[in-house]
Amino acid sequence: MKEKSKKKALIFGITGQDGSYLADFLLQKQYDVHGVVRRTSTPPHEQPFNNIAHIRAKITLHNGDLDDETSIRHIMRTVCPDEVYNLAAQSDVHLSFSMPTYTANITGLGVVRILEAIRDTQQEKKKTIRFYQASSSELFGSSPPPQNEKTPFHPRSPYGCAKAFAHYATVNYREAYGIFACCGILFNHESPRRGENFVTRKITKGVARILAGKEKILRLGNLDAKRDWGYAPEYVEAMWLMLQQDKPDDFVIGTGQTHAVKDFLTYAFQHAGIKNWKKYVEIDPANYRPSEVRILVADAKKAQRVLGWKPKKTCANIAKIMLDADCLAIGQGL
Ligand code: G4F
Repeated sequence: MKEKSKKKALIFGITGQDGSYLADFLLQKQYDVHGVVRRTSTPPHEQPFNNIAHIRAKITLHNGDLDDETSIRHIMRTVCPDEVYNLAAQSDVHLSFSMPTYTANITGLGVVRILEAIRDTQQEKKKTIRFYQASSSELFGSSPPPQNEKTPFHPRSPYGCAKAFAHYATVNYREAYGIFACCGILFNHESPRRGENFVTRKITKGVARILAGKEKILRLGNLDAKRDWGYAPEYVEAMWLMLQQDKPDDFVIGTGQTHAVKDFLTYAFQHAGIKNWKKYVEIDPANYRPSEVRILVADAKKAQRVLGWKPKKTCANIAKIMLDADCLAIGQGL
């Protein structure tokens, strides 16, 4: 009997936190995993790509850029995947205030470039390509919590505005051209692979450095902002589940629990055996944003009902996992 061929997935943003966890997950499911990496002055074979170093030999990387329609079309046609995941973006909310047009181009328009490439490749190869778009809880901005699929969007940053455009473009391509396209409206999700520009990782790395005597102070911004923090490896399964349904749809993914930045600080410092974190933290106004999202809390009942997806780790669990990983890395001289 002929062996069933492997499913092929193409991941934009494979070197990031979510892309790398998704690649791990899909490899376990026996997918043929392809990823898109951006050109830099260091050639791909010399780049460390830390998050995917452990699976580098098992995946295929392609040079491309969300800014470059030609490379996206070329990769789409060459790989001709069953599933495409767009986890690439200029994803730093604070930075989006100083780079609004770049953010709109990559985070917003980039998605239309992928959708157009999917449309053309589907037609040419007579094959259905399923598409996952990483929408964000930043879409909700100042809409009161808890936020679900029916909550109106009110973005509070150029990043949120670009994500709103990308979200509506994805829904429109589904309605206009029948593309199997899903948006996962993911609330904040963290892990040891989180970039150091995001507050949770900045905190755990900072605490690890303080413990190791390499730093005395951690400089932060608004400690009162509240976020619904989940565990990234659990969230990539939700992305995959969306693309395995009979019908494409959009889903909110989050824990339903919210914590202030100062709660995360408390968890991290407590795990380090330090009761009074105030001695080690300074407020630096440079970390404040021109407009802030005050509170996010997911109502993910639809995902639980339709996808059977449920979060497991708590915010305190996550702070502990991240701090342990940062302490270990510092012990190894990283
Ligand atoms: O960790 P953050 O930078 O994440 P933010 O802005 O919530 O966005 C993240 O989650 C979104 C999902 O909702 C993603 F779409 C997005 O791409 C990104 O992954 O900031 C969290 C909170 C903010 O309120 C910020 O003002 O922490 C506050 N904060 C306080 N001090 C700080 C700092 N944030 C950063 N990055 N650095 C600080 O020093």
